[in-house]
Amino acid sequence: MPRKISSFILVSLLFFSISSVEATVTITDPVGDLRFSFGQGYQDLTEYSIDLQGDTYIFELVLAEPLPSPLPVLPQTVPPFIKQLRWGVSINTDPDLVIRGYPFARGIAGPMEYFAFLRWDGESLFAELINRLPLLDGLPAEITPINYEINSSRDTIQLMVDANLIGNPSQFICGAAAAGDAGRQGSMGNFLVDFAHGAVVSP
Ligand SMILES: [Ca+2]
Ligand SMILES: [Ca+2]
Repeated sequence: MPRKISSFILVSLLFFSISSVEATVTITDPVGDLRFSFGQGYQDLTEYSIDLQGDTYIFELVLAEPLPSPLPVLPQTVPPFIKQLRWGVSINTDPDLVIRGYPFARGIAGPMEYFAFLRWDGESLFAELINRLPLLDGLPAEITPINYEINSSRDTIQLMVDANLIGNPSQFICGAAAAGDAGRQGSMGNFLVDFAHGAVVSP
């Protein structure tokens, strides 16, 4: 009897480990489709993908050119106004819900409940998850540091997001973008330099 129980547990573990890594979605995006002439190759998305490994979503962004090393001095001299660079994904877990505010300027609405960004503010490079749901109650958006990785050739960014942080959705719509900001995040002056079309993710 103990042997049978062990076999059952083993089969169950195998089943669950297989079913938990099935959500891989890849979206390609053209090279050279930047929306602003001042955009750089490292702001040109060529592909992004979403993969669920265990309880962690891995959002991977592939760029047409490597991230410079060191990263650009900001504000950039050409154009003279970019004070922050961002690469990341939007996550829309509730199609019926539209939220106003951060990281958009006050009063500006968007359908996404979460954003995951890699940000370069001219001094530090860091990644964060923005939970916009508290805005519905008049509270500030909740910002949580997340892990990120940049590959050795510096043309691929990975953002790691615990599924719990986005409410373990059964389905969501994801989009990817590279942007520059003329002011602080949450103010006007957001330049969406490139974006890739959305993907439906059903983990
Ligand atoms: Ca592109
Ligand atoms: Ca929504």
